[in-house]
Amino acid sequence: LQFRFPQGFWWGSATSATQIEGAAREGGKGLNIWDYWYEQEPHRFFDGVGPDVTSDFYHRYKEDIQLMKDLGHNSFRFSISWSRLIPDGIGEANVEAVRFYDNVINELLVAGIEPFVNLYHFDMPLTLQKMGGWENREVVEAYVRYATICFERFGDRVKKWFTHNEPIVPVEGGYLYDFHYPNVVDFRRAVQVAYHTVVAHAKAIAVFRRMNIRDGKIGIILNLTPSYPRSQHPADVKAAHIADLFFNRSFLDPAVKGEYPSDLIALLKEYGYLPIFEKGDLQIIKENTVDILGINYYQPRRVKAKEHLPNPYAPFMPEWFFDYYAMPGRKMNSYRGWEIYEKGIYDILMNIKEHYGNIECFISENGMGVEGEERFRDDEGIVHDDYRIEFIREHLKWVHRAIEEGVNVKGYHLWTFMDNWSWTNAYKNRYGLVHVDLNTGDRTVKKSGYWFKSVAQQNGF
Ligand code: BGP
Repeated sequence: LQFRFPQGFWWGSATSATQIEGAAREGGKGLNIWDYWYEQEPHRFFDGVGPDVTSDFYHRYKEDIQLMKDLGHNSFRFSISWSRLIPDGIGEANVEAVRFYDNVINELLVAGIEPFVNLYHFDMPLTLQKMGGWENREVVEAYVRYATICFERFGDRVKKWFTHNEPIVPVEGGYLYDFHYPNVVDFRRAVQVAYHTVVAHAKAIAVFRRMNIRDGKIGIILNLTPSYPRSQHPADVKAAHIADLFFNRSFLDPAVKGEYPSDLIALLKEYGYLPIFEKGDLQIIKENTVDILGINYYQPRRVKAKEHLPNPYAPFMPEWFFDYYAMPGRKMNSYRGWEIYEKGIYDILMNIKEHYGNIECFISENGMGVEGEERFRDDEGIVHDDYRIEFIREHLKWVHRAIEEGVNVKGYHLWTFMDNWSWTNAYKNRYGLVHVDLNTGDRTVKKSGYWFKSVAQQNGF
């Protein structure tokens, strides 16, 4: 083996409840914002496909977990659907949901697959969104109660917990750029949402610590998109720095260091956008930092200094401080329209080592979405996704190098196990190691699935 990984390295994949479970109106589940938005505006969803059925994991979890085992997984991340567990967001736990997640967890453990459980993956219960979602402080308390119920019910078997997946995304999607419900554009509300998400996260960790879950660790999963300046000109460097503050450090610093970057606070203050906060919040954030950090990486952010002053009458946006640019000659995933820059994964990891105390971390998502992947299927239905194998391999080489240079990185989870439903893109971009036939629900392992299995089993390649 040319690239050997440390013993006990976590090999697996990641997913989320709304994207795989289906059964959106079964088993006593309440509606969440995705069920609702689809009902209201189905035209927003690619091919008119909503979250009601998706990959039907709710009914097929047994065969799926068996397949994970066959493909060499020793760990798997999924999320609990808040609106399945607590249909109205605040009331009693739904027994059918408890049974379902119990079954999934037990099935994983029997298969020798460690469950990594995430509490919140973009799926606000509708009743709570109607109260203002993350803008409302009461929702913070409802989340803490939900987290407590999860720790109580499943903490005897689940030892790896995560408070949120990519918490910046609902801020961007729901409050700045119109791709999640409630699709408003309002920087002030965006800041409040981001801030309350952090408070909820820290309070959930406080509960977790008090419960003293044996061998339990708790963390957060962040999409740390490195910001690269166009040049070393100070104006470009500053632009990249501000983008980094808004999109990465707004969550990374409070989660790992227990405090917000002072220059982010200064900037928000200068423009009059500090969130409403309560006395004691900052202390709670300070005292409740994470044990472990999950890192999602897909593509870099390339920025340059603004060429024109922002229109002072236009709504305040992060883009007041930088412009995007497309680096000439960059490598693209032409099937998804995203840049591929493998070294980015190494840069993130080195940054965590150098500036964040080399905290225990793992790659919690990385993967390649491909539009129109059906065309790469052979007569037996196997997708020949050599591009995905190359994508994973090239990223893993950089992860390996980071390990050699002392980064405390414990695993690699691919996005994702089987093709799943993605937010408004539905099944447009396929990411799985396993192909899902949308008519029959049949699962067929792709070429990358067999390759991933050999990597996991040999602990390297
Ligand atoms: C991440 C999310 C996932 C997943 C993935 C792929 O941001 O955590 O939920 O969807 O991106 O992105 P997309 O499906 O939009 O191509």
